[in-house]
Amino acid sequence: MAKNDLKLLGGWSSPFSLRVQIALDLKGVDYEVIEETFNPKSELLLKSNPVHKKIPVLIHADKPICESAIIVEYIDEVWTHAPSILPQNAYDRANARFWVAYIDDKWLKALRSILMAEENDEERRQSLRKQKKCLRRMEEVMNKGSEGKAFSEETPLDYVILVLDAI
Ligand SMILES: N[C@@H](CCC(=O)N[C@@H](CS)C(=O)NCC(=O)O)C(=O)O
Repeated sequence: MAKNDLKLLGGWSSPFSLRVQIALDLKGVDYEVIEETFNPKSELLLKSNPVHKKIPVLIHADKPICESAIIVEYIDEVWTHAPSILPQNAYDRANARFWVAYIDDKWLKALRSILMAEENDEERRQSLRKQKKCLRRMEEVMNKGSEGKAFSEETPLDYVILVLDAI
């Protein structure tokens, strides 16, 4: 059993699970990953997230917490020994939540339609354009908010755009 009695019911290909894993890793917290196979959905998943039946679910001392953005906030509140993930200032925190919602609502939806569409399909091209627009908009905001720190150099977003161009 992992220290902290902490299990992440997740999946390697799930961006939502990765969001939680990144938060746990940033905090340096020890946890065990249980890969959900989906076909059929495991008893543990159905029991832990009976409303949405989706991963990720963080199970802390036998208590399940669902929804990746909520899980990240939970992690931030429980493991306070490491630097905070969300900004301390209420206004900045509200902005961070806004961008999380933006990523979930716009970016991930556009990514999903790229992956689902046929190659050379007009819909796919449109989704790619949307996807890049979303990333550029986010990049602009991050650049402004980084107060001169190294966000303006070659950023992870540039790599994502390169990957998108290649698919
Ligand atoms: N809003 C949820 C989305 C989670 C989600 O869509 N998980 C997908 C995997 S990436 C899932 O479990 N899908 C299974 C299903 O839809 O039945 C979150 O942020 O945790």
